[in-house]
Amino acid sequence: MRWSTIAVAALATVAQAHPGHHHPSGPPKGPACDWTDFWKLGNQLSKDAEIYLPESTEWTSVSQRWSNVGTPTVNITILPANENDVVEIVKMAQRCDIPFLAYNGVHGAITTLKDMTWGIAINIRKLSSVNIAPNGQTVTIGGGTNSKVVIDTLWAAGKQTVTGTCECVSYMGPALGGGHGWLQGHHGLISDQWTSLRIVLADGSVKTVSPTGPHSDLWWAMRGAGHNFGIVTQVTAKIYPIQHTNWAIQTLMFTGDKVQQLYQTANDVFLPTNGSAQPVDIINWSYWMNVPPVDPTGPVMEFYIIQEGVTAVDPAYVAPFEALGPVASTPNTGTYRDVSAWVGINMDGPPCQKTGAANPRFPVYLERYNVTAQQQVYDAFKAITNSSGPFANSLFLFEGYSMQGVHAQNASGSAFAWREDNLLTAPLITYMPDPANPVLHEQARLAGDQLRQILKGGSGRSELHAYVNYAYGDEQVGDWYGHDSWRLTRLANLKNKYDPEGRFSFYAPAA
Ligand SMILES: Cc1cc2nc3c(=O)[nH]c(=O)nc-3n(C[C@H](O)[C@H](O)[C@H](O)COP(=O)(O)OP(=O)(O)OC[C@H]3O[C@@H](n4cnc5c(N)ncnc54)[C@H](O)[C@@H]3O)c2cc1C
Ligand SMILES: *[C@@H]1O[C@H](CO)[C@@H](O)[C@H](O)[C@H]1NC(C)=O
Ligand SMILES: *[C@@H]1O[C@H](CO)[C@@H](O)[C@H](O)[C@H]1NC(C)=O
Ligand SMILES: *[C@@H]1O[C@H](CO)[C@@H](O)[C@H](O)[C@H]1NC(C)=O
Ligand SMILES: *[C@@H]1O[C@H](CO)[C@@H](O)[C@H](O)[C@H]1NC(C)=O
Ligand SMILES: *[C@@H]1O[C@H](CO)[C@@H](O)[C@H](O)[C@H]1NC(C)=O
Ligand SMILES: CC(=O)N[C@H]1CO[C@H](CO)[C@@H](O)[C@@H]1O
Repeated sequence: MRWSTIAVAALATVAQAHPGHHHPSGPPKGPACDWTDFWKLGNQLSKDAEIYLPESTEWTSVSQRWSNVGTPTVNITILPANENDVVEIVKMAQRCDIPFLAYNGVHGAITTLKDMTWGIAINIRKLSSVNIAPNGQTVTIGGGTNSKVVIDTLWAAGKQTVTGTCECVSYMGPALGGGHGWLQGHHGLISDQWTSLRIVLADGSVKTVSPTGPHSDLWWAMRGAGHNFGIVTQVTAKIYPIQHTNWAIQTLMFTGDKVQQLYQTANDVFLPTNGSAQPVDIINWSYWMNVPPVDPTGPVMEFYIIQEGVTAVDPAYVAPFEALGPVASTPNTGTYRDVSAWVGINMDGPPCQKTGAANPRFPVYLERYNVTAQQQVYDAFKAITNSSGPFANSLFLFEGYSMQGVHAQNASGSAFAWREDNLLTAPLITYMPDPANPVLHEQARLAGDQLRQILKGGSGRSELHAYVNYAYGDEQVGDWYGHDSWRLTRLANLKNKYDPEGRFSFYAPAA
């Protein structure tokens, strides 16, 4: 166990001044604790565990987050180095009634996190491991492993599995909410690959959870509402031989006057009206953003067509879009490991940098594009992101993954409720928080919500379908986990059974 030098001195002062039994939202439940409890904890942790306080020079690197609106407040950051360390930390926090939260890739941006007003950050990035089973059928992944580490380790062994697309996000974070990735068209969501997992519950007990066995009820909930029940220390997931090494992309850039033609064509090419699904080897995304040198009058639309198993995207897909007159149409070719960089979400890409910006998203799932609504939302996005306002660097995301593997799974078999939706859309309202201008957060919320309401209106649905991992935080529970009453009842019952005191209720609480 390593105490940072400054922590030794600082801990005594901080912990003495604020004994751990101050719970803001209720009476203390455990015996009184003071800083000596942290010393005792320190002695129980393994030699590679680390503890930091805000005074530590390392504090920023162990506690800084990607998005800076609705962030949790923590007073101490502990890095467990193995599963038993997690157990000891959770038991101590439980006994002393101190709030705690798992910090992983720190890209979680939901504003419910602000309900954590003090406590312990359990930064699990040392629980990083990727072990392929001798039979080559499964991999066991540590709860704090980064997504790119999983991709690269499997790749070196000629294997792959479904992971998130962004290189700087953890493997686990996306998966707990279902988990979208490039390979989902073949195999389903990230969490659809799991065969079992290990979890530390609020009472510090460790459980193995799988489709059969004593905790099979929790298995259903972990795959879609998994932030709610404990700290996952490892999962075992199915892996596959690499099917296609080579991938290609065509990036077409359009000016805003083409919005209706573009999305009419997208519907026609990728989702014909007879209901056939988008081809399994194709992924199409688009981003809207301001690129003043290309068009100073409004956001441009960058349209990506990604195809696997080819060195160039099939002209049959590209030609209808080129016929619309893009300002640029650029091919690129490489391997599976290049795809994230092509869409700007690799380690060097803008979303992987921690700049201090607030990055709330306002997601809405759709079945297909409504061309009228696309025009309306473009006009609104253009107004909101004008260059004289604070939101000029915002991005609108339209993610069209292939869906066959997701549809192939039992729709009621997990807590992920949105298998029938084809498109994941969300404005990402990026801005620099300004302490002198606190209304900025509210302006951003109103702007983001206005945009998603337009898309929801165009869908003809009265209910919002929101991906929990993109959620802003002001949605209803059913907007995250499904509106069917059986889903909400089932989740509430499991929450009551496995986390009755609501210790794991800072990220999109299910009850
Ligand atoms: C640039 C970018 C790209 C993204 N790409 C994708 C994508 O391709 N597919 C996709 O599905 N989503 C994607 N997302 C959304 C992503 O799923 C969420 O942002 C997710 O919360 C990030 O996880 P994290 O570990 O980085 O964040 P964190 O903030 O560290 O974790 C989020 C929450 O998850 C919980 N948690 C994390 N690890 C554990 C654990 N081991 N056990 C228990 N609870 C845990 C905690 O409650 C924590 O507050 C992306 C987000 C960004 C910003
Ligand atoms: C936790 O940190 C916050 C912010 O720095 C501070 O306001 C609060 O007093 C601290 N609480 C405890 C119990 O140390
Ligand atoms: C309907 O879908 C099939 C694929 O399932 C496709 O081959 C066919 O061309 C489509 N027909 C129309 C009219 O879009
Ligand atoms: C520019 O954007 C800001 C923030 O969204 C908004 O308040 C303002 O009305 C916009 N101005 C114009 C001319 O659209
Ligand atoms: C789908 O999942 C539900 C809920 O777990 C289960 O009751 C049902 O039997 C499953 N159906 C199939 C076809 O596997
Ligand atoms: C498309 O969106 C518009 C605007 O919200 C709406 O009036 C129309 O009914 C929608 N069309 C369909 C087919 O849902
Ligand atoms: C831009 C875009 O996302 N186009 C298509 C992507 O795939 C979905 C799902 O098949 C289609 O509905 C979109 O039109």
